[in-house]
Amino acid sequence: MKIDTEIFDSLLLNYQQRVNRTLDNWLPAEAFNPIELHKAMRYAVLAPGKRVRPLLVYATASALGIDLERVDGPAAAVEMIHAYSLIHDDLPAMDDDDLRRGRATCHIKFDEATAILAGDALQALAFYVLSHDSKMTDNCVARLEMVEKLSLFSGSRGMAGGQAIDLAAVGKPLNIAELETMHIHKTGALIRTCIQFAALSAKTLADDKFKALDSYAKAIGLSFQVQDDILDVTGSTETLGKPQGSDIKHNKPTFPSIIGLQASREKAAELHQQALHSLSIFNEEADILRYISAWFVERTH
Ligand code: GRG
Repeated sequence: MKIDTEIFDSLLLNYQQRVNRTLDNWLPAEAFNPIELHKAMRYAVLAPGKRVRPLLVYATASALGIDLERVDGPAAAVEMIHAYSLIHDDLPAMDDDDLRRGRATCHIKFDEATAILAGDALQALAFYVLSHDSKMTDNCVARLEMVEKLSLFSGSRGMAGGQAIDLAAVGKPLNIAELETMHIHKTGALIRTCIQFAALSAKTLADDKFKALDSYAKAIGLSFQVQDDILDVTGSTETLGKPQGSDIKHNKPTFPSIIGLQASREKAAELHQQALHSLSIFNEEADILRYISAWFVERTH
């Protein structure tokens, strides 16, 4: 792979700006009633997040030669689900955090009831976008499959289920397999959804390519979380934009707490290699996906 950092960074910036515009267009204006709720939704979604999930939708679409307009809706929908999960995760009943994306968390900025409703409404809006966006695939079966994937992977057998495992694990010794199962659900499921959204937007896609992309998604879903656990130990609150040491404070099992920092770094590097291997049937059209995998394990926030 020929790494041209400048080209790839500008491509990713372009994708970030693209999804920010799409999100801005779909989110109800603050002037519309109920004003506080719409303010809270916009506040949480439009805060400066990395937009990792939309980037994956666009990068996969680009690797498959799909017109990006077709995946604007899916990219925005998955970010709305992610934003809802962050709002709810920060609530007093869950992690009780007051800093997110470098700003006060939604329930601190507004109030708890508004934050809960903002999360609920964002979840509903994601499905509205998927069912309503006219620029997406004209294949109704593929569109319905996207609704199916997002509901499955964000629900009790995906992200919300992973969160339930996480909450039940607080203060309990987990082994590495149990920790991986938790993250495969909590973080990995939504990352797999991103890749599948792009795959479903393709007019046709050979089965071996779909399997290769899904296997890539599984590897980076876990490497992203391993790096997240590492950064909770080695990062700073300022760079992370969320409280450093939060996992330790909440007595949560993490990769560094179970296998140590060095082994966690090796694990992340191994998952990156697995991701690259999964993409071996693709040529340079998938270099952006290779670049994202490297970024996931090198990132500092
Ligand atoms: C409440 C249903 C429900 C689910 C919550 C995903 C999740 C489950 C909670 C989010 C908190 C968390 C630490 C999840 C692990 C995944 C993760 C590293 C999220 C942070 O994602 P980034 O780094 O955040 O992409 P930004 O702010 O850049 O979008």
